[in-house]
Order: sequence, then C-alpha cells, then structure tokens
Amino acid sequence: MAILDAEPFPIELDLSALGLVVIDMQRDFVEPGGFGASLGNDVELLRAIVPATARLIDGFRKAGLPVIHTRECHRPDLSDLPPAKRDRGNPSLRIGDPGPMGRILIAGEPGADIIPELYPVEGETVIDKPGKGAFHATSFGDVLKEKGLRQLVFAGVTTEVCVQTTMREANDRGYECILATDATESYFPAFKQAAIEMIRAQGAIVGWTATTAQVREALG
Ligand code: TIU
Repeated sequence: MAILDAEPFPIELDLSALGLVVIDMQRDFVEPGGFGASLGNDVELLRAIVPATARLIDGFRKAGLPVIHTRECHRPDLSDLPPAKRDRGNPSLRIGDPGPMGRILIAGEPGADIIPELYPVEGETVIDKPGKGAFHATSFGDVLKEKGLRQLVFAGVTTEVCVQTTMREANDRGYECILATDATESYFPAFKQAAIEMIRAQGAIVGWTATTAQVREALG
C-alpha cells in the first residue's frame, strides 16, 4: 500500500490492483493534418503533455504495473461509424476521408496510431474504440477484470471528451479513478480546468486528481 497525496483528499493505492490508462495519444489528435486539426483545433496545445505522459508511463513500467493504451478509430469499411458521428458539424475532413496521415481516424492508418514518443511496448494492451468512452463496443471492461485492476490512473486526450467519458464510466463500474492533471490536455484550457474540478468536487464524485510527480512518488 502507498498513499497518493491526491485531491480532494489522499487515497491509498493498492499496487497489486493499479493500472495506467493512456487515452488516445494518437497522431490524429496531436499532429497537424489529423482529426483534431480537421475540427478546427490548435493541436500544438496537446503536445505539451507528452513529456509528463512519458514519465508517467515510465513510472508504471518500472513498477511492473499494467499500462493500457486506447485509440479512437474506426474500421476501414466504416461499419462501426454511426452516420451521426461522421456527419456531425462541418470539419475540413470527415472520418474516413484521406488526409496527410492517411484516412482520418481509421484503424491501421498512420494518423490513427499512437505517437512514437509514447508508443506501447510488447505486452501492453491497446484498445481500439469507436466511441469517446473506452468501454463502448470494446473488450476494455474484460481486460480490466482479467488484469485484476481496481484502481486506474488516467492520462491522455482530450480531458473533457474521451478521458472524462471513460473515467466516468469506470467510476460507475466501481473503479477508483485518478486523473493525472499534467498528463492530460484539452484543445480548450477552460474545459480542462472545469473537468478537473468537476471530477474531484463533491468528495471525489468521479475520482481524484494528482500530478505525475505525485503518482510517481507513490509508486515508489
Ligand atoms: N474532439 C475532442 O476533443 N476529442 C475527441 O474527439 N476525441 C478524444 O477526446 N480522444
């Protein structure tokens, strides 16, 4: 057991049931020419969390704890892409369209892959998910159970979309969830701050927040 000096109050970590979930650190969200940019976002903001996320991943690997990565992407035939998702809004490129990093948000295309700096190593689970949350239409829930996890640290992008959706669903399923505040980012800084505050309000109604340094210290 280790105490994590989290907010809104410290939490006891059970290192035998703790895992890291890195959400959607894909080129399509972090690099120019991908899905995030096609929606009109400044992707540079997201690059700032790469070093902290790398330190977090390194801490879990050194502690011998599981690291699970997710990728938001769709099958090449778009059979798992609801028209309501593809047709939403007025992006410069829609999901499935050819872009500079291959077809936007399509499994197997360069843009849908995880950025090289945070690339999974052998033995780490990668979950491809068609939704914002990692549980919908994936094996994520089964993987968490198989690994015997009870507490999850979350990192990745974007804070108020895929990270928060997954964290809320994990919280409902009984997992104790901790968001690493310097290893997550939004295209909208105010949304990141709001998500952090709403997660830990009301006595950790969705979960806890802590910095990468605090998590690493608790890992020992
Ligand atoms: N647009 C946006 O903020 N996020 C997403 O579309 N997906 C994820 O958060 N991964």
